[in-house]
Amino acid sequence: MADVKKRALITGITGQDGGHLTELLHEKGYEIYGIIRGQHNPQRARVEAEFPYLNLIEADLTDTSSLVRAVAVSKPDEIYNLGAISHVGYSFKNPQLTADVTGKGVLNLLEAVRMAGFEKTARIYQASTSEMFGGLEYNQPEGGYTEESSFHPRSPYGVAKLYAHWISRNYRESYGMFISCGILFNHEGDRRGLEFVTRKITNAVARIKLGKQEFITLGDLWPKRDWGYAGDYVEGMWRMLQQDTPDDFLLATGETHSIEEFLDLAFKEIGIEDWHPYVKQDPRFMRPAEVDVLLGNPAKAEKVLGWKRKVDFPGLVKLMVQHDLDLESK
Ligand code: NAP
Ligand code: G4F
Repeated sequence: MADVKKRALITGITGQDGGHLTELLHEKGYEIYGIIRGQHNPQRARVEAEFPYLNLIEADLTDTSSLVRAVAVSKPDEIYNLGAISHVGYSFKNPQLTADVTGKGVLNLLEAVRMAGFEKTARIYQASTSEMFGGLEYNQPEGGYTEESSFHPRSPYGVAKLYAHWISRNYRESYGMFISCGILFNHEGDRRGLEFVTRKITNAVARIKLGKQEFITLGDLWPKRDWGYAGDYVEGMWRMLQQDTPDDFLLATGETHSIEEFLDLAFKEIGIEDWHPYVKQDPRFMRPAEVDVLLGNPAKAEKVLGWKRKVDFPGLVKLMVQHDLDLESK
């Protein structure tokens, strides 16, 4: 019998994880459909050039009818919901939009799957996040957060993601749908948006090295994050949908580092030992409520999924600085 290609529908195709996942699923032989929004999305040309095999469908997480059409057209075996307003700082400035897209958008998508008649066949990945935990001392166990830890989101983004997480679990329990939530800790890489702190730093470091920029302006430098490499994390998403039963899994490195430590390594990569003269701080980049320390314990994913991150913290910083040096010298 001829091999039948699996079909995947991805929301958030223009984002960091959308790019890594498209690459991974293409290597695995999937037929890939991606949702793109907006009547003139400047990302469209880039995505079309980078992934010529991709089928793009115009839809928006806030427009259920467009999602029904996207599901009906793509007839997906697997749906990866990566689309979101994903920037925590931005979510404080646009809290209602964040609720509509990052929170209720998930309900719209799940309803669309039911309306299109794919609720018994499509497996769904929901992009949950460590931001749901809040990074507070009282709910953070010694070895890091687990799937069983309590939630205390600290931003409109975290609150919207928590709604998305629970509505996904509710549809799993209520309608027997195959929906797995990946509670992912920060993951970065060469596709990371310039608005996130790691890429903002590596891009500035490259530009400083090349004489194109004098300094970088940041917010708070003490928060700690469990930073991994996005390429490793999309492998975990895919593994979640290959299980016999849906479940929730946490992906993390099990290490946490401050922004100051990231600056140390990034500047050392270009031969600068003391970064302080090159870094200014501005309250504009500080948040009304901060997530202090995030540390995840990926034991369940390692045991059940056989997943393990490959890139370590110094390897991640190096990869990002080198990529930006290449990019900025072109
Ligand atoms: P990202 O780079 O910010 O990408 C977000 C994507 O969502 C973009 O493709 C964006 O499209 C799309 N989007 C925004 N509004 C939309 C709407 N109304 N309808 C449909 N699509 C919309 O995010 P990422 O880093 O790849 O993260 C992927 C997912 O994982 C997100 O849900 C994020 O919240 C979650 N997550 C990320 C991390 C992390 O560290 N990266 C950790 C935990 C969870 P446009 O290009 O058109 O704006
Ligand atoms: O890079 P960030 O914006 O990422 P944040 O807030 O941790 O959120 C990311 O990871 C979450 C998973 O934990 C995802 F769910 C979410 O979608 C996103 O991908 O900020 C990291 C830290 C924060 O403490 C922030 O206050 O860096 C601090 N920071 C200091 N200066 C800055 C800046 N953040 C940004 N974006 N820009 C700054 O200039």
